[in-house]
Amino acid sequence: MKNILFDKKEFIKCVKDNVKTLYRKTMEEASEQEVFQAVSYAVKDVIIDNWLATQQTFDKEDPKMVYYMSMEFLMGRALGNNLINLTAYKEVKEALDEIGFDLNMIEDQEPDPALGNGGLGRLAACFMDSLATLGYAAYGCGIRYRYGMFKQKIKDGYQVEVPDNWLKNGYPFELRRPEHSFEVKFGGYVQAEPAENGRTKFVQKNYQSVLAVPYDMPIVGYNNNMVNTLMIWDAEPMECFELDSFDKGDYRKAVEQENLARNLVEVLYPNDNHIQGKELRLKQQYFFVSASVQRAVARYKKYHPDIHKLSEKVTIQMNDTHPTVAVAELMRILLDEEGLTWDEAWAITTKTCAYTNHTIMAEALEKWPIEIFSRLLPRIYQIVEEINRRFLLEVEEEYPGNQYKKDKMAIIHDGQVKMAHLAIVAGYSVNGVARLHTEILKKQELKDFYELFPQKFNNKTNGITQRRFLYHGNPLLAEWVSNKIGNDWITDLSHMEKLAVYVDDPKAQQEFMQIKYQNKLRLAKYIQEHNGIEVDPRSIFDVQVKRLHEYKRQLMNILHVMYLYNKIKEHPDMEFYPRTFIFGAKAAAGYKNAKLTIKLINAVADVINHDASIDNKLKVVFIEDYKVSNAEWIFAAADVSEQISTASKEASGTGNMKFMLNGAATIGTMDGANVEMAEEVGKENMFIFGMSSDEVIAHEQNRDYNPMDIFNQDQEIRQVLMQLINGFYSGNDTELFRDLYNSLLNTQCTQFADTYFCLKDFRSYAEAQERVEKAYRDEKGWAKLVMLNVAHVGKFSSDRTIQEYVDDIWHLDKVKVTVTE
Ligand code: 26V
Repeated sequence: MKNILFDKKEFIKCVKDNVKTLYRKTMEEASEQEVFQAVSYAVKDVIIDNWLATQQTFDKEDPKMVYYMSMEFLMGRALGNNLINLTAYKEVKEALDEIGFDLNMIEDQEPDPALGNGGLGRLAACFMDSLATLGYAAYGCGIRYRYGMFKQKIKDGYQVEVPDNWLKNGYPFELRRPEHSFEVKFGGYVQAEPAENGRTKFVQKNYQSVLAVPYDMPIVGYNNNMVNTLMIWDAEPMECFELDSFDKGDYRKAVEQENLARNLVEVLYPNDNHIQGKELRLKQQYFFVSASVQRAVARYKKYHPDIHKLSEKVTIQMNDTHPTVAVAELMRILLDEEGLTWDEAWAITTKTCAYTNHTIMAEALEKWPIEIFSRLLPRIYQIVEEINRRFLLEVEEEYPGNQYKKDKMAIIHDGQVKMAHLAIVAGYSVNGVARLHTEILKKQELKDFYELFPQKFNNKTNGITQRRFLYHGNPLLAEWVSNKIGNDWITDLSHMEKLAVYVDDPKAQQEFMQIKYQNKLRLAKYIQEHNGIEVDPRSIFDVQVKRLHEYKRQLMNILHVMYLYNKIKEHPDMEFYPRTFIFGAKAAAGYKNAKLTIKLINAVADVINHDASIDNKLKVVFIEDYKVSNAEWIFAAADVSEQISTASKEASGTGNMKFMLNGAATIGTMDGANVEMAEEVGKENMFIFGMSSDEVIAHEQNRDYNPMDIFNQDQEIRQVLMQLINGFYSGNDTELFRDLYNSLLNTQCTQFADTYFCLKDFRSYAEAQERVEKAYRDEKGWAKLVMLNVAHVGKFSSDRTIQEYVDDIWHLDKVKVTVTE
């Protein structure tokens, strides 16, 4: 089959044909959305051939595969990325130009598939890209939510959540695969029955079930013909005849089953800070996990007779604890359907499942009330109970008579099922996502487990895909890099090192900063169009974009902006390099302080942006609806990257790496992957400030921090804090921001005041910001600094991360796909 993407004429013909058959229109009549659909179907045509070839190669070569199970895949738009990875972006752009269509405009028609909240979901998406590019067989397993991450509107400075109906025009890159559907059962009770072999069989009775129907999305590898699959599951009601067989005429149950199917995949939980113990969420988890494990086992059995050797061909990676029911589901299948003994089933499961931890925030550690868990998943609960019983015997053996240990480590304790404990006990690998994070897990949060199973623990520092976040998002810089050092960086980011020879070259410096300026113009235009705010592209673009969380300290950032504003007002003649503070963040809908922080940022923006007396020295912009597609532009335009979490709280961070890749300088704490960035580029090429994680942890343990001392001693900080409650930014409403004020100072409101040490780190932060300004004034020095950052970003490619997962955990075989004409 000929590759139409490389033949402009044929490609255009294909697009025109698609417009005709899909819409009965000519190109002139078609809407932009319709052209997007037509172009996407033309691209999909090409992908399908590679997809088939990949499947055939899998069948022939029988490689070991990873099933990456994740509640979230924050994919972002597919069209541009697919064209990049098919190495056809330029050709298609030119072809469309010839018939008067702008590829950027067409790309802009695609909804962002936003089936994720933030870091964890985006990491899964980067991993899928790297797996395909490196030639490893992988299935992503997730949920096809009807509504993804909400769209954010800002009204009167407040966040308003708008449903994200991403499927409303149909999504051209998905493929429904009803032939791979599976039944998933909920509720009812378990009946023990004698089995033929003399053992006992456990049968679930009087359950409700739904049909899990997979939609496959292609994951295109870069320039290697490989196309992996992201399978996301939709829920459909079981056919009614199923009901008839044992519940004849039970109308109520039929309706209930239909509702179950409808509700299950309706919406992504837009929370990533704390668990609410919502039953529907557990249903979602079991739903996609059960379907995925069933499909994995079915595929394995199709080619292999011996289920005992499952782990030689299949490995399951659990992205956080959300899919941890996978271990019990696999046990259930092996015990109840394959008829294995407990020991046989356990031996297989504990060689097949592995777990990644993404947070140490206690609020986000999943625990399920036994009542919900056992009612919803009666057989799974029995199995978890047995895993727990046997595990506690093991603990008893290791620590005889130590009840305290048993209580602490139990999987089921205090009326709750602890998913992290289950994942660690049943998994063969437990990894953190940056070195510091993994060390904290070993030394503090998971210390007991580390002592019992040291061999399971390992670190896999996160990474990002340079193909989306440089090649696609920043075409000007990508081309410049390729001109300087060739194309190899696209699949091996360590080649960026070669840029080091240019960091002192005045011409290269100038080119580099000129590209940054062009990207700032592009973002300034976006801000003008979307926010109606004019920003000066010559000002320093200082950016913090990420989910809104107290630990990420957007509040400290905006307090510092307030502090700067006071200074400028007081000393109008002081030296000050113009700055544009750019924020983008979604807050979980029920997270009060987070939402109030958004309001504060907008209120401060309102006052500052309208104060003519400060001569445009300061601007504050809140970018509405931060998402993968506008993120690509934001990273490209940033001068300064704010990575200012309270040390020890940010497991890794991945935005930090995207900024670094795009030539922004980091102002940050020694937290998460910042530590490793500093190691790569040198602390002197970042703006590091604040307490270390050890200091933070010591204060938490000693409970010896009192922000009131700072309030009393530091007049400038006091002034800023008083402006939260004297109506300065709230049209004289002294109550509007009182909760934020209280969170910083009032011990009665939270466990202890200023939980995230905003005031403690404030002076150090302000001083680091002064260093940023001083450095930026030195044009050559700045160019060198940011170029050095790009030159040392190599480690932070998700290609490196995935290779480490393969080498240390998964042990996959490399696959080479050839497409025959
Ligand atoms: C937790 C919860 C808790 C229950 C409610 C729903 C929900 C949804 C998601 C999460 C996970 C949040 C954890 C997360 O996103 N962690 C981030 O993972 C990134 C990738 O490893 C890492 O770079 C960030 O530092 C970490 O915060």
